Amino acid sequence: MIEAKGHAAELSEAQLLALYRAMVLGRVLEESLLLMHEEGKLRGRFYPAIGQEAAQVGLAFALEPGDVYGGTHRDLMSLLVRGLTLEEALLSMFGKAAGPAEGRDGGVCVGVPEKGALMVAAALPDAYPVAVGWALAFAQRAEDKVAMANCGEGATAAGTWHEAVNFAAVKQLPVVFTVQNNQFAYSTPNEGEFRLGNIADRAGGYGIPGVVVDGNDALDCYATARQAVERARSGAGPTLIEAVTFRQRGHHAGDPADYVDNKERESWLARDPIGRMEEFLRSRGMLDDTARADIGESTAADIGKTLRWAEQQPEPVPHPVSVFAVRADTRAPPPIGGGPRLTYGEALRRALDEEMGRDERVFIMGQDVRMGGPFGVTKNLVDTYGATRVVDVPIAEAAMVGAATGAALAGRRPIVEVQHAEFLFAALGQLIGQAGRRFFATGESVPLVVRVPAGAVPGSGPHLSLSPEAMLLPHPGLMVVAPSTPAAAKGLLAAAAREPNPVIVVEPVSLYETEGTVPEEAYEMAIGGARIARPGSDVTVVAWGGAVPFCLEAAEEASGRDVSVEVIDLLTLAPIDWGTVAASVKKTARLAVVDETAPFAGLGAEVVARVADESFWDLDAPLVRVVPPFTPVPYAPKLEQAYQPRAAGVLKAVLSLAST
Ligand SMILES: Cc1ncc(C[n+]2csc(CCOP(=O)(O)OP(=O)(O)O)c2C)c(N)n1
Repeated sequence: MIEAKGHAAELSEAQLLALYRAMVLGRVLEESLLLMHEEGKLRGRFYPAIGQEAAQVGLAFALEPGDVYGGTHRDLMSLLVRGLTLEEALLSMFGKAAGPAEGRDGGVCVGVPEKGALMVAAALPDAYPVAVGWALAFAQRAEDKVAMANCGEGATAAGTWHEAVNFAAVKQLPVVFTVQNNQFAYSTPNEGEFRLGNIADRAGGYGIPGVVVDGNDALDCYATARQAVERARSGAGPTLIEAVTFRQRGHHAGDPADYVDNKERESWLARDPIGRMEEFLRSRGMLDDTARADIGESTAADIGKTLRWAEQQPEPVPHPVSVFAVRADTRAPPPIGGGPRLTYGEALRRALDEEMGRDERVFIMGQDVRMGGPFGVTKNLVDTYGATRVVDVPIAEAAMVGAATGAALAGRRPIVEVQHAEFLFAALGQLIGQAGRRFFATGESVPLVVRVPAGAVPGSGPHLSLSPEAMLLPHPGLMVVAPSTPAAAKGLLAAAAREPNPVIVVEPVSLYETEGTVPEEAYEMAIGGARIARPGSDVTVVAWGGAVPFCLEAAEEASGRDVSVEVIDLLTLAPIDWGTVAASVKKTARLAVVDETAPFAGLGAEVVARVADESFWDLDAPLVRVVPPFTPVPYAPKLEQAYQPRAAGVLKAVLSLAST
């Protein structure tokens, strides 16, 4: 017989019955959804947790209002415990207009942030890094709140899982990591997923406690989670809980799960979590046959009624939507020139200093940022703002960007430094799937800045040469700026720090030591505006970032040969100021795009396509791209120099266009 141990022994009769009701609700709801799926009335994938009710309900039951829960594709029951209503869950399932995401997102990918239930996304382990970021925000604000992050045992093999757990352990954050080991990751059994005896053993690798609980015993799950929550709340750091349980149905609705051995299934069915909870309640005199039947019937009636209601709710009507939150405050126009001469790197540093001085929510996070980062941009800031706001983190780009997303959602204003664009790939899942899609999916604003040194680091050859534009620009919801001067570096980084959206600041390494005048006062430059870096009338050259200086050089050369070149410096790459490009092409009727980052399928190609689409009749000459060869950047100085088009390449293109 089950005994209520530890914290579970403190639960009142009302709480115990609430726990039981939540389990029954979960089971009846999911059985109904499976039936609807069979009848073809439910589109999209649905991942039943039938058999996991004790873990689904017991673990989440340990949280308090104000705590957050980051769940996974199978966690509908836990979300209901956190406060998602049956109505919201079903409107989401049917993708209805009145649903939490108004049909833009739906199915099991649902979150109700104001109730502390984070958005569920596809890439495993879903919300782990984001929940870690909430915990970081709780710790920075010295709030006694806790984040819980849950996933299946299969997801614990993912790199992001390890990054997130290590990050939280190193920082001793108030997180409880839970893993529901339901024996299978889709069709793969435990022995194909990990080699340890238990998932909880992984905790030892991170220096945090790991506990195995009977995942079919709701009270064991609750008691252990409650203890871990209290431990986290007291500042003692994370715990990993493995709830060992069994998924009684397929991986998703429609999966017959015939990869499960019948004997194994039967042995688990004999330990059904609802039956065990009933046994406990009966032994305490809290449940009899009549009460059990009443609860079952009233739950089924509620679900039936709500399902019928939800099915009949209006469908969303297609309409244009923005992927960006609108900034509420107004932006002062930037000052006109003047100021001391500063390097590009120092201008960035001043923007960081000013923004941190202005707004205590702003904090910097990255590898070695206390020391100044590899290019010295964050130098000495720790002396002024302390280690809580200049946060060194382990080498874990996915966890860092995911955690920054979580912290941003929690009301902080993170500015993350990735040491080079080469390392941004590791974080793309978080940047695109967690930060970029968030406003579209849930309407939540993500005020996140990611600073990325980009392009060839001299002498590094193929290995530190990437620019991130082509990997970032196709994804809606991300803003991208590429300042080309020290003044733009300060103004655009300041604007990024005040933006309610994720902004990636692309900082060409070739520009860090370049100098220019930078206004002394704090100011912003508008995100979304291009500038005419040099006016001209014969040929338009479109460039950005590190290409701008050599385009200006080429324009100067060309003017000596009676060719007047207009150089458009895009400054913002997402969203692009197409109006300025089109107006220039209308004037010059000739366009060369200089893309030193991607000779194939890059922004240069996009500019050409757009101008061909929209300004075709303004053109008097073919569209030209000036690009490097389609190889990585070579190492030897002579090869490296020959690789980039530089001023000579641009000049050649411009003169050829002018003579067309
Ligand atoms: C990074 C990633 N790879 C693959 C998938 C596809 N996928 C979705 S669920 C799943 C199995 C997950 O198993 P587990 O983590 O044990 O959770 P469970 O489904 O058993 O609850 C897989 C492979 C994914 N969502 N994310």
